[in-house]
Amino acid sequence: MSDTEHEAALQQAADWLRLAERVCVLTGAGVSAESGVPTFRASDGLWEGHRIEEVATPEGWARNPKLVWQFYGARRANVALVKPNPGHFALVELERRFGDKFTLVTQNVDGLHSVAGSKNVLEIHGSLRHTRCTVCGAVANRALEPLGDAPECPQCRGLLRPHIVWFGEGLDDDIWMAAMEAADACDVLLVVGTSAVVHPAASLIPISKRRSKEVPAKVIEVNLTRTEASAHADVGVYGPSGETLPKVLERLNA
Ligand code: BV8
Ligand code: ZN
Repeated sequence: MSDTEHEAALQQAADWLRLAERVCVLTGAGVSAESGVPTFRASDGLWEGHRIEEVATPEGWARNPKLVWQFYGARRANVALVKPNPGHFALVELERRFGDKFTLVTQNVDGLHSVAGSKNVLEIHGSLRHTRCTVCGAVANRALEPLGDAPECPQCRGLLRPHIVWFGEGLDDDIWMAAMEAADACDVLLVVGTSAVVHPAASLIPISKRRSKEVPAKVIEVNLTRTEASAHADVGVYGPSGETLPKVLERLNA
């Protein structure tokens, strides 16, 4: 993409956001990449030395819960050391502009949007900071403290699991319903740092286009490369989101 095309894409994204009444954002691992959190696809199926099926599926958990906790313990320790990047902060500023007409749907479990100051965040794949008891179901925010490889529920001493949506598991109904409503109602959908491969998250993109109302949303893709989402995108802003999102906000505020 030439500099002229890149500048035009930044300006187009800012112009559509200026005209928007309701904005929805869908983020994936790419928005946290510049903070030092590894993405998924870059690891071509191997993720921190583990096969995803071994550690991010109910079968993997049933087979070896200690291994799963070692994997999530390592990710909790990694995330404890990282900070939000300018891309996260640009989305905080965008929310300040749109107030309660802004929804941030994230596939990420690193919590960095909330750490940066985003308020209306839907963590559709769960959270590294939370545990869920496999016996009494209690969900607790355990921050990023070390939990070992077989943590027990303080209430009932049952085995805790990560409060994460694994492959093959359904999403929380209320959270997913809210995400679909936000995608359906928005005038602009900003898709940031996702390969748009994982479902049902990726279906938010066509949902924003389908929109039961008269005008489909404008979809702005912010990524390093074209992805599965590109076919639905009305404009692509290509470059690291820690650089491109602040540039869009600069033009929006100009
Ligand atoms: C469900 C928690 C049914 C885990 C996650 C075929 C076979 C088997 C299964 C399926 C299949 N087809 C569909 C499925 C279903 C499956 C699925 O979609 N699989 C995919 C892989 C094909 N989906 C599910 O299993 C879902 N559940 O369907 O259940 C059901 C229904 C009802 C009732 C019961 C059961 C559950 C999906 C949730 C899985 N859990 N996360 C954990 O984190 O430990 S998903 C996981 O992938 C992460 O959440 C991650 O966010 C997400 C998606 O990945 P991305 O975020 O997009 O990251 P990725 O690395 O792929 O891309 C990064 C992008 O960033 C790239 O485009 C890159 O270019 C860009 N980038 C990099 N750096 C930057 C950047 N962009 C900008 N700036 C940068 N600096
Ligand atoms: Zn319990």
